[in-house]
This record gives sequence, structure tokens and C-alpha cells, in this order.
Amino acid sequence: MDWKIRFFTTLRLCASAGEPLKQTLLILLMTISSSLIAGEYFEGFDTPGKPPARDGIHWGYTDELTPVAGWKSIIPGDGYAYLSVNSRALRKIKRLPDGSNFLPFQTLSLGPVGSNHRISIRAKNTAIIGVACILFTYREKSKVDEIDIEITPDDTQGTETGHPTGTNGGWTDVRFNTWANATEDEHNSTGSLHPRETKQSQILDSKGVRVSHQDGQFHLYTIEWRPESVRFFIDGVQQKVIDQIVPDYPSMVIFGMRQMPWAGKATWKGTQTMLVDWIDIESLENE
Ligand SMILES: [Ca+2]
Repeated sequence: MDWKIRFFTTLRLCASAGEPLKQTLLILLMTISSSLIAGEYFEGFDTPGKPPARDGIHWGYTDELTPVAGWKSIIPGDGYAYLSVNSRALRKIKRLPDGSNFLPFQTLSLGPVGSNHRISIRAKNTAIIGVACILFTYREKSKVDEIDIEITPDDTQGTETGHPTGTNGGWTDVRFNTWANATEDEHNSTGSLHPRETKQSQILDSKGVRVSHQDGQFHLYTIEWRPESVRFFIDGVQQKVIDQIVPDYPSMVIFGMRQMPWAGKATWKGTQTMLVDWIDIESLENE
């Protein structure tokens, strides 16, 4: 996601138990409060409204694509988070005064979370023409760190654009990206950030067959973020590994959708909802 995001306030607390120096403190804290389990976090959306801050994790949302009435519109308490877009919001891509694209988000965010974590969401209807459905980490200080899964039915910048997208012989495209200590490339007028690593792909099942997620089913999307590598899994199947460019700093975890210029034109009418059953963050320290 090669555009700057300035509205996420970076929080200083770190959910990671990564550094040995912190472990003594964490053990001390765990003995004080049994509810504090460093490096482990789960939210199932069973309670209406904003999830409370706990374990150093704070929540936020962005409704740039389709405004919502508040937290209970996104998390009504029935066990799901609803991230919805109206087709009217996708009619065209708006331009910012500097000529660049304005690419609005519809997302939930939580964090910060450090490396040595497995970040998973269980979600349905993630292949929506006109947007990328996303699970990503993001940190912006003077430089940008980011890890992305970006799902769209037909990536219009892919080599096979125009391919079938449904369950009858079609498949869903996906991009995996990382940025670490990235800055704008002065020699590149698009203002893109470097260094970055990107792998464009299709969602693969355990047999290596590309599959469609326009199937009305829930699926698991997972980022395994270690200091030496980022592994991307979908439904437990490793899709790609990135080990050249791996971010270090604790980041916000963000999921939902974003209008993207390569996500195609929305041919549907009305509202589409990415439904999220839960988010789970596990420590990889002992694996
Ligand atoms: Ca749930």
C-alpha cells in the first residue's frame, strides 16, 4: 500500500514480549494481573461497541469509504465486525490537490504489535470488485514500515487480468508486500516508498490450485512476522515468504478494505460487507 497514511497515531506501548530485557518486567506484571498475557490477544466481537483497551492494545476505526454511525455500527455485538462499502463510494477515484490518488479506507485498527507474532483474521466476503480487502501492519515515523495482504478478485495490473473470478473455474488475486525503514524515492516522481518487496499472486489451496474466495465461506488470513522473515498464510497454506525486507518496529494492525486503482471497477450495486469473525494475535517466541 504505497501511500502515506497520517491518521494513525503511533502508540508507544508494545504488545511484543520480544526483547529479553522486558521479560522480567512482564513476568512481574503477569503475577500482578492474571488478565495480562503478553503477546497473546484475541477479539471475537461478542460485545457491542469499541473493544476496551487491554494488554497494551488500543482500537480505532476509519470510515472514509462509507461513513458509519459509530462503533456499534461496526461491532453490534453479534460476534462479527462489519466493514461495509456502498457502490456509490467507488464510482471514481478522487484526486488530491497534488494530483495523487485519494484512496479511502474502511478499516479497524489495533495495536501496537511487534514482530515475533502471528496475526490472523477469520473473515468472509474478502473478494470484492473495486476494493482490496486488507490485513496489514503499519508504522509511520520519519520512515514507513508495513506488511500487507491485499485481496481483490481480479488485479488489473496482474498478468492474467480479465480472468474468471467466481468459484466455477475462477480464482482470487492477492498481493503480499513489505516495507522497512522506507522513504520516498527522490528519483521517482510517483512518490513511492523504498525499499519495498512485493509478490503478486493468486490464492492457492493446499494442492497448489488457485481458488476463489467469492464462495460465501469464512477464510483465515495470517501474517507470521519474525525478525528474519514474513510468512503469509491463507487457510493455513503458506502462500509466500518475504525475507529480504522485514520491518522491525511495533506497528498498528489494520484490517478491512481500501479503494485501489488496480482493484477494478465495481460492477455491483448496493452494499458489500467484509465480515470478520475474529482477530487473533499469538506469540511466536516459543515456536
Ligand atoms: Ca466472532
